[in-house]
Parts: sequence; C-alpha cells; structure tokens
Amino acid sequence: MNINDFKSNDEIAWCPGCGDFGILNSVKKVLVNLGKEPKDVLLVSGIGQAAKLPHYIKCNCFNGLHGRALPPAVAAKIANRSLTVIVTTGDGDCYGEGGNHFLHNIRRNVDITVVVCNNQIYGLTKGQASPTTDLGYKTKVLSNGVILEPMHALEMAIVLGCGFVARGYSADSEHLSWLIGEGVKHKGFSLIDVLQPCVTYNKKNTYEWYSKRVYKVNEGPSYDVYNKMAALQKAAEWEEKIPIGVIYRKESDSYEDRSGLNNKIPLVEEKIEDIDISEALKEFS
Ligand SMILES: Cc1ncc(C[n+]2csc(CCOP(=O)(O)OP(=O)(O)O)c2C)c(N)n1
Ligand code: SF4
Repeated sequence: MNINDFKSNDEIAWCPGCGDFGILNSVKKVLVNLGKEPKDVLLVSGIGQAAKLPHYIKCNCFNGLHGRALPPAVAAKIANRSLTVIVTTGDGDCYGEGGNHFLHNIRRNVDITVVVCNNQIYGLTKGQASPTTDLGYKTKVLSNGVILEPMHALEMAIVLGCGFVARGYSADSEHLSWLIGEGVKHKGFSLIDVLQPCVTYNKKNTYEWYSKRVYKVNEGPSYDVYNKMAALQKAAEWEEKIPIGVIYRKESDSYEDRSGLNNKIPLVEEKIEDIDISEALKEFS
C-alpha cells in the first residue's frame, strides 16, 4: 500500500493553508506505515471542518451527528475488533457538544484512537468561540473577548486515567504521524490533540504563534511519561511554551479485556444463517 491507495475522489473543501491538510497527510502516512489496507480501517467523525477528514481518505467511513462521533466508533470497534478505528473530530465536536462522550469513553477505554483537530474555534459555523478558545480572544459575536476558562482536555484525560495522551502540531506532519501511529498501537482509548491553525477565523493561534512556542517532549531519562504528576504539569504548559509529543502513558486493561469480549467471537463473525427472525418481523408487518 502507498499513500495513493488511500486517495479518495472527494474534492477537498478546506481553505488553502488550513492546518487540517497536515493532519490528513499524517493520517494517510500512518495507515501506510502500519501496513493497513482501506478495508482494515474505519474513520469516524461528527460534524465540522475536521469532521470532513474521513471523506478525503479511501476507507470505511461513518459521519455522524455533531458531537456524536465516539458512540458509533466504540460500537463499531466492539462489534469488529479487527478494525482499526480512528476518530477525527474538532475541539467543538469532541470537547463541546461531545464532551460527555469524551469523558465517559476515556473511562470505558475501548481500543480506539481519537485525533482532535484543535483549531480553538468553531470553523465550519464561521468563527464562534469553542471550548478551547483562549481567554480574552475576541470573536465576531464576543466582541469583548471570551470570558470562559478554556477546557484543559489533556489534563482532564490524564486525570481520568487515559492510557495515551499526546499533543501534535499539524505543521510537523512527520512527528504527528509518529504520534498517531503510537496511539493506534496503544491498546485502549488514545487521545492525540493536534494544534491546528484555522487561517480564516483564528487570528491569534497562527502558524507563526505556534511555531515560536512548540517544543518536543522527549521520552527518556529527562521526561518520564508514566509519571502522572509530571504529565499534568507538562500538559498545563501554554502561552509561553507548548509541549508536543507523548505527554502521558499508562498501561491498563481495555474494555475488551475487562468485559471478557476478547475471549468471545466478535459480533461480525457470529453466524446468522440459523437465526430465525420471522417472529420478530411480525411486529412490523
Ligand atoms: C447538535 C448540533 N449543534 C450545533 C451544530 C452546528 N455546528 C456544526 S459544526 C459546529 C462547530 C464545529 O466546530 P469544531 O468541532 O471545532 O470543528 P471545526 O469546524 O472547527 O473543524 C457547530 C456548532 C450542529 N450541526 N448540530
Ligand atoms: S475555516 Fe478554518 S478550519 Fe475551516 S477550512 Fe478554513 S482554515 Fe480550516
């Protein structure tokens, strides 16, 4: 497989320069590097600019309601455990409308990878504040500036016991594809929050702004990714400098282990030939 095997025929409807392009390339690279074929992969999203990403990759795709990407993603993974399930979602889609699913699916710990294209704004609906918009940022409808504390999604994920918490930058596609690959290999819920400039509506968190601040966290003697308190401190860094890389790792059993599903035949492989549904169908006749 090479990158062209994952090329879809859909015309890309993002603004030139949008950070989503870097994320799209990174996801394709990961699939090639991991030796996946389009039939092995399910990309799931909700609604938004980021949620269009699955349209631009040739593989299985489920495009759900705004904020509702995670429930179908975990359901599909539970029904067909051989699928590689990756969610591509926005900060509004995942942390706002889908906030409750985010919290409880971290606790549920099904083996899926969640890539949040975090442009700190609602892109598709033309620039309203999102849960990650910086305090004080002025939008068209909030001319005095945002007064709500931003949602600290990485810190929340660490506190909830997420086993793989990372931050990437869409302009560093090589590094980002490595991060997403590590997330896919992690057994359980993995979160990769991606700094994604929205060149049209976010005039603060630009390529220039990020590029001056991002630095790579290197796993190894200088940084212990298994240390929860150190990870919380690292995840909280913002404004002056912004760490990218794997921020936190924790080994724990996944939902599939704990529920005993791993010892059972997946739903998609259950034989259906001998099941008689005629009685059930009478209800609808
Ligand atoms: C239930 C519901 N609420 C609101 C909307 C309108 N809506 C669509 S996308 C969106 C925000 C998208 O922002 P984000 O998820 O950050 O993605 P982006 O477009 O920035 O990539 C909103 C509010 C909707 N479609 N459905
Ligand atoms: S509005 Fe922003 S997020 Fe949407 S395509 Fe344009 S640059 Fe990207």
